[in-house]
Amino acid sequence: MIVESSSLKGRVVAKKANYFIVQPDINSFKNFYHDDLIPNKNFRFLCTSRRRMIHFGMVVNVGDFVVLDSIDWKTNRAVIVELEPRTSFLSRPPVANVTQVVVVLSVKSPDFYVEQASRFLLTAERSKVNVGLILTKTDLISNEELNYLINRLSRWGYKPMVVSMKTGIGVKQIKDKFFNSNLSVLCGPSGVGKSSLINLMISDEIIATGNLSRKLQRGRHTTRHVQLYSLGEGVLVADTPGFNRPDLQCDSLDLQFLFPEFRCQSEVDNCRFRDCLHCDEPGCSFDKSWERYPQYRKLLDENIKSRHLSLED
Ligand SMILES: Nc1nc2c(ncn2[C@@H]2O[C@H](COP(=O)(O)OP(=O)(O)O)[C@@H](O)[C@H]2O)c(=O)[nH]1
Ligand SMILES: [Mg+2]
Ligand SMILES: [Zn+2]
Repeated sequence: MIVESSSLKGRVVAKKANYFIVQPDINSFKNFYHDDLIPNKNFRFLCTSRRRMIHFGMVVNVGDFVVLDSIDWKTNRAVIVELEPRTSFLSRPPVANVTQVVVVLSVKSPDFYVEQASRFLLTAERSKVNVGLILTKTDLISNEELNYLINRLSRWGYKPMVVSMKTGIGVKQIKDKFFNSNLSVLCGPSGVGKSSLINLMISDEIIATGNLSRKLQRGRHTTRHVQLYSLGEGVLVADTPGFNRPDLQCDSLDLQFLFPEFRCQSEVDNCRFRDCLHCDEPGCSFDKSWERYPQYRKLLDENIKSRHLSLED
């Protein structure tokens, strides 16, 4: 279909059953309105998607950039008629055009579990977009304990940002991190402070006039819907309830690339076999003296086993 340059474009910020909440793109809005008539920035459309798109298997997701038609200005309803190409796609939960995934882990309450931390980071790496790491509740441990953790994680290839909502330490840097990325997705176990972080960043002005809820529902009922919260012009953040069970099923050869420690070695990789999995193959040139290497081997075994099982089915 031909889309005219004067089409109204927007971004899906929430999806509920067959309905989509679309935040209009301010620039394309200008083609429809004189400057003094532009509705406030929290204006949203309630949309359905054109039946023909569904017929062609085009599934609209939160985060998608879309083109609207059949606009009813009285009721703020419209129909999504076109889906723009995606730059990235997160499958669990489904979010399109994500620009960074930020893993949030608390240093205490709930306790920091090394294996769990690693699994969350590896799962985030599957998105193939930038992966960040935030350590929360730093008011609950000593500086020595915190430094030990930071050093350990830096050997995994991460530079964690630290924050305490209680003392306010790190809040400014975290805000900068989110405001500098177009669409950040937060993930991590429940109770680590994800909702608190988002509430802190959403300015009152936006919420007071917006049709998004003022406070996020804290663990009362974990909805499976993803909602994007607007932090400012073109800057969005998503909380991901129900993303508590990291999923690491992938091709055995791809597994290594989820480890930053491995990625930096693979640039100078001289293994004899091109499909070397860096286990016990002759001529493997990889350094195996890093902390998560045994975990890599374990995940590799699990992967190979589950593949055999699915082949036998
Ligand atoms: N001591 C301390 N508690 C915090 C901090 N951040 C959040 N909390 C508390 O941790 C609990 C869980 O926070 P919440 O944002 O609901 O976590 P979520 O499940 O990841 O969304 C709440 O009672 C918060 O008040 C922090 O920096 N320090
Ligand atoms: Mg929460
Ligand atoms: Zn090798």
